[in-house]
Amino acid sequence: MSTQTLKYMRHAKRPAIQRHWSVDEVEALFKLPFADLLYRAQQVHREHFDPNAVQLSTLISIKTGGCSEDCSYCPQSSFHSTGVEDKKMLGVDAVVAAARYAKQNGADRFCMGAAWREPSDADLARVVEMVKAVRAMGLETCATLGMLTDEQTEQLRVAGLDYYNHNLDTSPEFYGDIISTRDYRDRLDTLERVRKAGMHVCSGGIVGMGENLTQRAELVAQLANMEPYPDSVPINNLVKVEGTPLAQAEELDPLDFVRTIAVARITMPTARVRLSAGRQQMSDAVQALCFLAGANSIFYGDQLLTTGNPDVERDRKLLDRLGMYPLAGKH
Ligand code: SAM
Ligand code: DTB
Ligand code: SF4
Repeated sequence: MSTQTLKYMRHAKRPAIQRHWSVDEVEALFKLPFADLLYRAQQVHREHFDPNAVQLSTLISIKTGGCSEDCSYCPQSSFHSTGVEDKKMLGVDAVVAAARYAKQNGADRFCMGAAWREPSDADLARVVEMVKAVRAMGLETCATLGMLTDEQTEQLRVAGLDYYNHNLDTSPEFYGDIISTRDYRDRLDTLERVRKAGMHVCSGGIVGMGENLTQRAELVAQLANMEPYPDSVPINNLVKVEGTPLAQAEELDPLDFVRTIAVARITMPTARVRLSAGRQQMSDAVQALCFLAGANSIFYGDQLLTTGNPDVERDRKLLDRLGMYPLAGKH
């Protein structure tokens, strides 16, 4: 392997092992025989984590629909007719009640999502109240609200927000085919703000949008080469929603999804790699392969933002069958 510049970076819980990855190197990982790829991913995973513990994040949509961005995959964009209505922002009490329920079910992190290009200052003031209240319940907090200014980032930090989610979504090259209302640089700038403010970065992407293998490798290289790479890396399988431009996208080979998880694990050894959207459409066997490939986090709860997720009962059974346990119960 080239560029053996292994160095230890600061990390909240453990040192992140960081090196530079060229796109060719990442693509070569994708092309390994499946068994070799999974073996490497498992080695890396077991070096840094208990392979049987899974981190559980519950999502809530605090502001649904009517978004001014044109993301081709998203049911909440006002550019697409998907039947998702433009709703008012939830109140703090409703969010606190949902967080309490998530905690009772065993979640350790609560992620508040909003269909915004960026929050207004008035919106942000309410999010700040939500963050404070959820954190006071002993849950880790995460928010995904779109682009942030320096001042807004600081307000979230002061409120005690633990993670900010902002996905790169795809490779820089393919990005323009998917979104036209903001550019890649905007995304990187927001992530940089969040990181500088001292919050944990949660950033990943979507596969199965028609990107080619090199573009998929480029997405992973972009994430892995951030200094430091994100603490949390959601890997979403496109949920094809009727009315979005990607509704008829070609189905991704499930083994290629598993490969993406494995490559993320190898290139970002100490990150939480989250098996994210798309689980409802995935067999238990493919999900089990994702855990073998190094996924150690899921979205947990019956809903993602506007689409479904496996219900809590199905997930409990799956984790049980695999001898896996929620992180919250272990630490
Ligand atoms: N509006 C904010 C933003 O875009 O950053 C936050 C919410 S947005 C819905 C969060 C992420 O959800 C997107 O970046 C994308 O990765 C993911 N997402 C949205 N629609 C999806 C879909 N149909 N399938 C898979 N992931 C999706
Ligand atoms: C992420 O990477 N995936 C989540 C969360 N971060 C906000 C969202 C998935 C949304 C799937 C489509 C929907 O339910 O609207
Ligand atoms: Fe809006 Fe986020 Fe959906 Fe894009 S992904 S349309 S920014 S809610």
